[in-house]
Amino acid sequence: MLIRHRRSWEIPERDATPEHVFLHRRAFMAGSAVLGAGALAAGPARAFGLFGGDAAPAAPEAPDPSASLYPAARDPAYTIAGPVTPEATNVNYNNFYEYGTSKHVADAAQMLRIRPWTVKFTGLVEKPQEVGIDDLLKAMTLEERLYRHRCVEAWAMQVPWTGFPLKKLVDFAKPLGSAKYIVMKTFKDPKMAPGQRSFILNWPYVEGLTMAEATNDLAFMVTGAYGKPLPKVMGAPLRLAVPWKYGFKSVKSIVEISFTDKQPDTTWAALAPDEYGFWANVNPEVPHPRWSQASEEVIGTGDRRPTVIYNGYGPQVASLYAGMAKDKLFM
Ligand SMILES: Nc1nc2c(c(=O)[nH]1)N[C@H]1C(S)=C(S)[C@@H](COP(=O)(O)O)O[C@H]1N2
Ligand SMILES: [Mo]
Repeated sequence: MLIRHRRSWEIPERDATPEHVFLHRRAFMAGSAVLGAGALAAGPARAFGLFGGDAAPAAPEAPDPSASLYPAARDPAYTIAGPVTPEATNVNYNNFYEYGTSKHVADAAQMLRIRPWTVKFTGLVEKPQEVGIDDLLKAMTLEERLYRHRCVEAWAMQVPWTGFPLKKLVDFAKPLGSAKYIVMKTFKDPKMAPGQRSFILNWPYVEGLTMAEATNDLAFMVTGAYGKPLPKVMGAPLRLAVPWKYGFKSVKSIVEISFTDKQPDTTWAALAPDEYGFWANVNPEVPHPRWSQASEEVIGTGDRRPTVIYNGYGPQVASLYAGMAKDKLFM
């Protein structure tokens, strides 16, 4: 059957939110009773109702022990055309399914406990190790970079991330020469992530890159944004930013980094292989099966601009994919 690809601006928002489509199907099947009109109208706080409803009020937290590391000096080599997305806009439009599939999960994400926080290094490494996030931060030099950020749902932002090159973390981990891929995992703890009480995704969230991608200068480990420690809703205390790829590659709240010689089963690619691939490089000419990728909405401005191949980072990354024209590089 022939499917007409409508232009993305003709598509109602609900059709252009792939992650939502899966959740809503599952949530309705699992327990449509809790999705009464009242619960929906009550807004994000009530979203917990979807997942079981026993969200305890968060205990007061000590100030973030890494706060004095911010703001870090901006690296002028990584800049953008056009204004940065305002912080208030950014934290009100996120994807963090551990806290529900709404875009408004900043309040819900306050349940995330980010200290103590340990990152494990496993798999094909010289020696497995575990490091506390504050020791890791001490071992790294932080810098700020302005990056474009493009979700597969055809929206975009421009974000001042703080962090360090993923390459530095790879050096720290000391992978064996046999390692071909790096794999990063989010925490799994349904007590502090109500979304994980439902099978929205196959928890924990997992993403991966080839070693060549991971050691490209652009691949960035993010620990802060807007000159401060990373807001929880953006994936504190450690998340990835690979700005030439769709946002789902940029895994949040990482607790484990491993190295393997086989392409890993990553969360979205395993759930819906016809819609989301391992490579997920941005390309305006390759539509998602359900919508166009030709243009993108700039969140907060209402502007729609043309999508750019590799999200504008082709000069830095196109060579990574030389000779791979047969692979599904752009989904
Ligand atoms: N653990 C985890 N990581 C995640 C997600 C998620 O739901 N859980 N969503 C992904 C998607 S689809 C996008 S677009 C980005 C969103 O990052 P932002 O909220 O900082 O814009 O995070 C990615 N990383
Ligand atoms: Mo996304």
